[in-house]
Amino acid sequence: MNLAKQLLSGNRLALTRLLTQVENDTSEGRAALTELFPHTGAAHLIGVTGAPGTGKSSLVNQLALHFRKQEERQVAIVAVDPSSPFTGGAVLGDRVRMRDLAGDPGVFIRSMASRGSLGGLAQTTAGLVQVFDAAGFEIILIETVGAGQAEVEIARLAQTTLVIEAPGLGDDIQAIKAGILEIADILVVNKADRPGVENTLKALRSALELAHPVQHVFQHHGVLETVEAPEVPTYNSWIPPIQKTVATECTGISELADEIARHAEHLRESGDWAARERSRLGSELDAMLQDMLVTRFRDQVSQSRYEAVLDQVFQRELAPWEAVKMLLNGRSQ
Ligand SMILES: Nc1nc2c(ncn2[C@@H]2O[C@H](COP(=O)(O)OP(=O)(O)OP(=O)(O)O)[C@@H](O)[C@H]2O)c(=O)[nH]1
Ligand SMILES: [Mg+2]
Repeated sequence: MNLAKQLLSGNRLALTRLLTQVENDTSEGRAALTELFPHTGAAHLIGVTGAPGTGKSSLVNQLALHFRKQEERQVAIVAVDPSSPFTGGAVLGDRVRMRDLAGDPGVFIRSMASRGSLGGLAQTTAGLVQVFDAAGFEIILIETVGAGQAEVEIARLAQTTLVIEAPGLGDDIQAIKAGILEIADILVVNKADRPGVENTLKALRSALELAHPVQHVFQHHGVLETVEAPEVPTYNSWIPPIQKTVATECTGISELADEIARHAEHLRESGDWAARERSRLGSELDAMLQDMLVTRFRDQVSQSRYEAVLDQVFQRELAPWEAVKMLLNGRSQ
C-alpha cells in the first residue's frame, strides 16, 4: 500500500512520513498529493499571524486544547518558523509550550523551518495542509510570524485569519502595518493582562474605522448605540471583531473560538466560503501554470539563443515585445 492509501486508512506513521515527503517536495510527495486531493476540502483552516512574541503559539496551543476538549475535534497545527534570525529559537520554545497537547492522538503538531523562496514556503504549507485535511483533521491552525508577503500568501490559504496584537509593542501599534487589517478576519489583543491594553484597543478601533464604514464599526463594537442604520447592505459584510485574550491564563479563549465559529458560519451563509476557495484554487493553478510554462519554454530555447536575442535588445536592434515574440515563435525551430 502506498503512503497516500496508508494515510487514508488512518496510519499515523504514514502521516509523518508523508509530511516529510511533501516538505522536501519529492516526486513521491507530489504523487501522494495528487492522490489525496479528492479527499481534501473539509477542514477549517485558521491562520494565526502577528508580530514576534505577541503570543501566537500560546494562543494556538489554547485554541487547540479548546477544540479538543470542548468540541472533540481533530486538530493539526502547522507552525511556520520565520526566516527572521531574531526568533530563531521559536520552534524549540513552541514545542516546549505545546507539551499540554503531547500524547493526545487527536492533535498533531508540525513545525516547518522556512527555507527557500517565499513562494515555495506558501506552496509547501499548502501541501502540508492538504495532507492533514485528507487525514481527517477538522481544524488546521497555521501559525506564521509577521505580515510580510509570505504571511499574506499563507493567510490566503486559511478561511479564517486571526491577527494577533499585544500591548507594549510601540506607542500606537507600529505593528499595524498596511495590509495586515486587510487579511484579518478576527483581531486578537493578547496579553490583555499587560498595561496599555486600552491604547492597543483604541488604535485597532481607529484603524478599523479607516478600513470600514464608520457606523458599522461603532455599531458592531457597541461604542455608539444610537447611530443611524447605514445605507450599505450589511448581509454580506463582515467587520473583524476585536477579542481580548490572556493566553497564559486561558482567558477569552472560548469567546475567541465562538468568533471563529461565527466567522465560518458567515462565510458559508454569504457564499464567501466557496468564493474564497475557488479564487484560492485559481491562484494556485495560475502559479503552477506559470511555473510549468516557464520551465517548458526554458527547456526549448537554448541559453545561447536567449543570450543572442537579449544582446539584440541590449543593442536596441530589437524591442522587448518583438524579442519575446521571436523567442516564443522560435520554440518549434
Ligand atoms: N503576560 C502574558 N504573557 C503572555 C501571554 N501570552 C503569551 N505570553 C508570553 O509571551 C511570550 C511569547 O509567547 P509565544 O506564544 O511564544 O509568542 P509567539 O507570538 O508565538 O512568538 P514567536 O513565534 O517567537 O513570534 C511567552 O513568554 C509567553 O509565555 C499573555 O496573554 N499574557
Ligand atoms: Mg510562536
